[in-house]
Amino acid sequence: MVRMAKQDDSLATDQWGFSTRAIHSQNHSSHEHGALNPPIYYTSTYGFESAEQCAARFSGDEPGMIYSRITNPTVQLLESRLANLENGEAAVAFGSGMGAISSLVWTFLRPNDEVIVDATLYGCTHSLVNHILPEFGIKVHPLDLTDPNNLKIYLNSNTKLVFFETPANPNMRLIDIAKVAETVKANCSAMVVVDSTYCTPYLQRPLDLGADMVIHSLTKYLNGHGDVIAGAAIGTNEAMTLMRKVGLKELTGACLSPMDAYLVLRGIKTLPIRMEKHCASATKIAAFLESHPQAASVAYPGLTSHPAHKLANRQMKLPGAMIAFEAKGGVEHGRQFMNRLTLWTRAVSLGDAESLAEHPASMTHASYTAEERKAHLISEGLVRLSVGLEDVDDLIKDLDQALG
Ligand code: 3LM
Repeated sequence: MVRMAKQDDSLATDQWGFSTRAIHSQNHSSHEHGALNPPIYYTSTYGFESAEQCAARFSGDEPGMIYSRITNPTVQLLESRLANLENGEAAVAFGSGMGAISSLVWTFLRPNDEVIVDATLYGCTHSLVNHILPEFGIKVHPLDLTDPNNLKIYLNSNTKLVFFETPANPNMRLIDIAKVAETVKANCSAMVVVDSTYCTPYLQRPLDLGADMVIHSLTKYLNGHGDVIAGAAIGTNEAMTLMRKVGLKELTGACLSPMDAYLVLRGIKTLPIRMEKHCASATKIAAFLESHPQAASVAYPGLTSHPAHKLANRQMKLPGAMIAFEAKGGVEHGRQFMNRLTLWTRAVSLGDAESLAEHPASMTHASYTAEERKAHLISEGLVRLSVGLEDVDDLIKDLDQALG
């Protein structure tokens, strides 16, 4: 007999551990033929039984599918699994991480609103919030949120959004989610939104720490295989309804394809074991780099030398698998190092099985001007490593020969 783990099983999904939920949570009992994997619903539209049903679906009186820009059963399974893993009420999937972030800002911000962001953001997020939002009459304050007290100067009744990444891309600064959320809530009703892409819910769950919404680029660890571009937002039912009905449906249209939703669901099944291996290898590599005579500095939350090492222990299950380091000899030596790598791939993105190396100042963070990079704490010589799933000794050998 085929036994499918279902939401309505006597063992409630909230009693399951993370790995079990990553594989089984919200499985539909309706999978035909007992198929182990969910069907990929390749359809743009859905037929209705009557004109009355059409009207009821559109008015929201009857739940169900209307059109795949808004909902699709395969995408919906991914959304409910993500909500389950992040301990959120609901989730919305998007065609990219930037689709999620742009849907967030266009859904919730209007002229004269104020936004507080951390000084360090992924390059395209930086462009959107620091360059584009001000053109729409939105006031943006980039602050150093590693000290949540900095918030108090700017929080006021116009502040609608406080947004940050932790760890921050690319310099690995860590922000205390609980402290930021507590400070914001004590002063105004702004939403606290955390881009937790570097961590995934396996390492860090911002909603449990008081944040209102979590953003992910699913392109990275959650999918984990470097073959999909996807994003998601997770939060309350109310906020996710607005993200779907305003942000996704009417503003960005950044919907996720059912095939890509299927691939991310497949990736998530192995997320816990992948993250364990990513983090174990990164811990070894960070220690190797820190002791290397050619490395000038290494930023990795698992190192006791990281200024927020204690916060990392509190806030993250493991220190992640992203490392920022600078070679002695600055930009020029960093360039030579990158060119000498043979096993590591010179590429943007992160969280893949393949180990990747990139130079933020000329690649992911080239949308900052040189002055902005300085002001936003991104050093010109920084090299960013995304530690993959290869044998760690092979990765270390390649780093060693490339450092020279
Ligand atoms: C990168 N980052 O190499 P997508 N939030 C964070 C991210 O790191 C990213 C996004 C959102 C990289 C992509 S750069 C040309 C390649 C913390 C993406 C946006 O839209 O799914 O790429 O996510 O750092």
